[in-house]
Amino acid sequence: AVNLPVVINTWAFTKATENAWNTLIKEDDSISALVDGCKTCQDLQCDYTVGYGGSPDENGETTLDALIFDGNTMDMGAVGGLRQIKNAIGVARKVLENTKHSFLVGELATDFAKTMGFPIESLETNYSLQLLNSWLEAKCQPNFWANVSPDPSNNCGPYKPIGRLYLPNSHKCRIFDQLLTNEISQKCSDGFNSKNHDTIGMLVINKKGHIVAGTSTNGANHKIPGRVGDSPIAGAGAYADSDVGASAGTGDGDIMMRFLPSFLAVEQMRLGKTPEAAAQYAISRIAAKYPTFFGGIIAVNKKGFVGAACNGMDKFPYSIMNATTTEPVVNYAQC
Ligand code: SD4
Repeated sequence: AVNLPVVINTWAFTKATENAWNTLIKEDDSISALVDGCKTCQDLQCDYTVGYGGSPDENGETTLDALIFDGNTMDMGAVGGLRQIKNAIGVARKVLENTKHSFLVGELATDFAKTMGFPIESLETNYSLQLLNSWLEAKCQPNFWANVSPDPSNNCGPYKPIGRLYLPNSHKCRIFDQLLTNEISQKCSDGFNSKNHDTIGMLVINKKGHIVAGTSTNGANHKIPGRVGDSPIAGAGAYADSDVGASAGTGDGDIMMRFLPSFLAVEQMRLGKTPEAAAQYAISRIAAKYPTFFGGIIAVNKKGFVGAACNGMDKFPYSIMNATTTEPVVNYAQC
C-alpha cells in the first residue's frame, strides 16, 4: 500500500502543512509545495524561530538559514546567514533552480538574492530588540555563565570559547545540565527554554513519488554573528532521495550537524528500517554522545509512511496531511 501524496513537517506548524498541501493538490509539484509551506512559516514567524524578527545574534541581527533538497535530481539550493532578506526559502529555490551552485552564505547571498529581485529589508522587530535587550541584561548577572564571572569590560560575555563554556543560544541550560545548580536551573526555566528553537523542516512527496525535503529557520538565539546551524546543511537539516524517502531535523543544530542525522535516517530506511526506527536510530547516535541534547527528526519513506523521534523534551509534535486526512493532523513522538 502507498499513502501518497503526503506533506509532513516539524512541530505543530499546521498552517504551513495546510498551505503546502493545497499547493501540492493543485499543482502536484513537490518543490512549489515545500516552498509555499516553508514560506508560510516565514511570514507567520512560526514560534518566532522561523523568519524575520527572531533569534537575534549577539549584535541583535536576525539572519536566516534555508535549504531545499530535491530527491529526484539530488540537487540542492541553500542559504546560510542570509541578511536583510525575509524569504530565505525563496532564495534557496533560486540557488537550486538558477545556479549550478549548492550553498550561498552571508552578505554575498544577499547580493545574489537582490539580483533575483528579492527586496532588501530590515529583519529587526520590537520583539527581536526585546530579546536582545533581555539577553544583554541577563548575561551580566552573576551565575549566568557557569564557572566564569561576567566580564563587563567585554560586554559581559566570556566570548572566548573555553572548552564548552560558551553558550551560544538559549540552550545554555541544557548544555550545562551537569553543572547546573538548582538556582540556575530555576533561572533557565524562566524564559530560556527550548521554545526558542523551532525550525520548520518539511518533507513532501507528490503523486508521482517526487520527494523533496527542506528547512527554514532563523537559527539560534544570541549566536555569535556568523554562526550557521544544521538547517541549511545537506544531510544535517534535511535530506531526500526519491528512491528511498526523506528526513529533516530540528533542535540544537550545533550538536546535530556533527552527525548528519537526516542523511543517516534516509540511509537507514534504504537498509529497510521503518521511518520511525530510522529516525530513532539517528537520534540515538547523537544521544550516545550528548545524552541531554535537544532535537527531533522526522522521516518519510517513499510509500508515504511517516515517523519521528526526539531527545531532550517530553514529546515532539509534527504535522501531517495525506489522502486520509481532511485537515492537518498533529502527531507526537515520545522522547
Ligand atoms: C539551528 N536547528 O540553527 C536550528 C534551530 C532549530 O528547532 O532547529 N530549532 O540550530
